[in-house]
Amino acid sequence: MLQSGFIQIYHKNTNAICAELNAGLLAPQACISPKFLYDGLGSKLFAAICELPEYYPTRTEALIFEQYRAEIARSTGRGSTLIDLGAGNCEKAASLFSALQPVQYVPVDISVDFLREAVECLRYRYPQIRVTALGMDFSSALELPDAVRSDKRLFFYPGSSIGNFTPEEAAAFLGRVRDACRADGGLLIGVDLIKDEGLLYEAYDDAIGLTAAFNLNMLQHLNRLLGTNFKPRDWRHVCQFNASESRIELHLEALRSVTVTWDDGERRFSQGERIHTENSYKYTPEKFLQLLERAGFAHVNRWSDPHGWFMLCHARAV
Ligand code: AVJ
Repeated sequence: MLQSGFIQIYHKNTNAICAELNAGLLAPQACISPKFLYDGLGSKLFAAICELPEYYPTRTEALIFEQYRAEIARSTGRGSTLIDLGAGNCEKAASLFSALQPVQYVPVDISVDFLREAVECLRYRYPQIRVTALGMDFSSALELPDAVRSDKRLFFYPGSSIGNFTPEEAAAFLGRVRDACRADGGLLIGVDLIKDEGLLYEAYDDAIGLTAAFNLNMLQHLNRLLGTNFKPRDWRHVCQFNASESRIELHLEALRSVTVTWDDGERRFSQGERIHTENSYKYTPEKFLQLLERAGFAHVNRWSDPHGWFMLCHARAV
């Protein structure tokens, strides 16, 4: 019998992370991956965003789970090895424990300290479930340690985190998930759908400024990771809908001309210049189902809310 445990895997060492950040900051159009939004504070801010009235994805997805719990459980089956990609505070998965009755729960997150804390609470609340937590970046490779059971793997990727990838990257990522499923595995995934632009702006530029804080906090995270001297006061949060790419974009825009320096680099940003920090793609159901098929999944069951704002899919690896 496997013991519960916490395993920290460094897919990228500090040098590789610095090289990635360095390249992003020096690119003509500066660009930093949204995974760097999630340090300890960033994960807390994101959990708070999920409680905002404007941020429809979390509550809409929760509504779908509530309404179709029995059907979803019939589709996924019980007794799975539940692998939660980007688990955060683990609350979404925990709310499904009684319906899905996983044999092993494997929360995976890049925000290691936040995950460690969440998992401690979880062990206390669900002492009967074997929890194997993985602190790792799963965006570029999905190598799971032997401590993760290989039968009945059910990958859980809720909240439309898939929207952070371009459709090309998403297809490749889903292909890697498909490979990690083995023969009898599957994927339970949440996808945000195309909707009225006004609702998107409200959700990604909320009235009390949580999303702005979440975005600006990335600068403090970069200061720690790379030794940059960003001052969040010099920047503002910008959210814009890119209709041709069907995605919400988050940027940080320089309020004045600033020169940012770090160990082995320097970059001058003129007033109004931006750092692209996140894409959040919105799909039509058809487009997304095509992606799943391209990745090698089949037998897709799907559920949606009455407005058609969000979709949950269970797809089988075949
Ligand atoms: C975690 C990627 C699903 O795109 O809606 C929320 C992140 N960014 N508000 C999203 C996010 C700004 C979120 N995902």
